Amino acid sequence: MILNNTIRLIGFPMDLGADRRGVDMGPSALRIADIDKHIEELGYKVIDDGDIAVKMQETQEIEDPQLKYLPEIVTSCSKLATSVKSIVDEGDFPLILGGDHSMSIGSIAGIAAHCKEQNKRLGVLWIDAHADMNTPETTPSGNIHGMPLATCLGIGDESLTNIFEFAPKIPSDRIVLIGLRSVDPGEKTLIKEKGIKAYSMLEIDRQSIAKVIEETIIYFKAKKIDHLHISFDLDSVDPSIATGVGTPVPGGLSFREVHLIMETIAEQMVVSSFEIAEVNPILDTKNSSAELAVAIASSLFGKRILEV
Ligand SMILES: [Mn+2]
Repeated sequence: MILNNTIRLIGFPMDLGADRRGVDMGPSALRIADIDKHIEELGYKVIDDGDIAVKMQETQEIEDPQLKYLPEIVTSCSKLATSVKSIVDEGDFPLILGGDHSMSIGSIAGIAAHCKEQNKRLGVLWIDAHADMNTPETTPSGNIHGMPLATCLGIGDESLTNIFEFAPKIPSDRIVLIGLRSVDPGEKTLIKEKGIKAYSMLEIDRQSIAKVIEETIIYFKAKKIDHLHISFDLDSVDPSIATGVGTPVPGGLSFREVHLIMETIAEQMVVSSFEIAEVNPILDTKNSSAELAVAIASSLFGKRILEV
């Protein structure tokens, strides 16, 4: 179930963390797909807080090729962190609309700061084709959207890891990754070193998604998580059904698999915050990927096949 009845939308029109233009329009695409109405229909009150101001790429320079557009990403992620923290502090549920996945550096900073103050145990379910655990040293591209999870673990450039002046934002044993199929060598090393629970598509194929999500829930419950944040990268879904994503990789989650993840979590856990990353309308067909993302979110918010 969802922790609160008041859902606050907040857009993060950011593409500086990605090497492809278009994900900055993700928040618009999700709004055009009527994300607010679909969630309202499930019985929630939805308030749209608008977008965080992000400077456009044409006005920015690349100063460090290993950390492209770092200064503006730090500035806008810090703004997002402050907004998200105030939403959770006020007892509402943040639904953050991206934007490239560098958004999580800000969103998770805000949520972690709230949890720190309230003595809550934060857990993060990261659903993604990629591990997003590169560092300035290991990144093959210099794109910061490949670094947010490492950043949350306190690894990387201090200006990113130290938003709200504490790090790490989350310990490595309270993270579960699902959907992996494109992992860089440095990320593999870090996953192993930190002992992070990670399910690749191979594991999902072998064990079934039902088993994987059941194990994930048991894991989070054993860790006594009392704030579950879900970071959902739309590229976790197979590009045959989600063409409009930042970095498509074949062999992803099927339509039913991704719904089953959301439906099962909604039934068995309390979710306290949710974000959708990497919706790219430029690569999409008639906004179908944003519509898919809204349908997936609706499953998390309690939409059921047989319930009236
Ligand atoms: Mn990602």
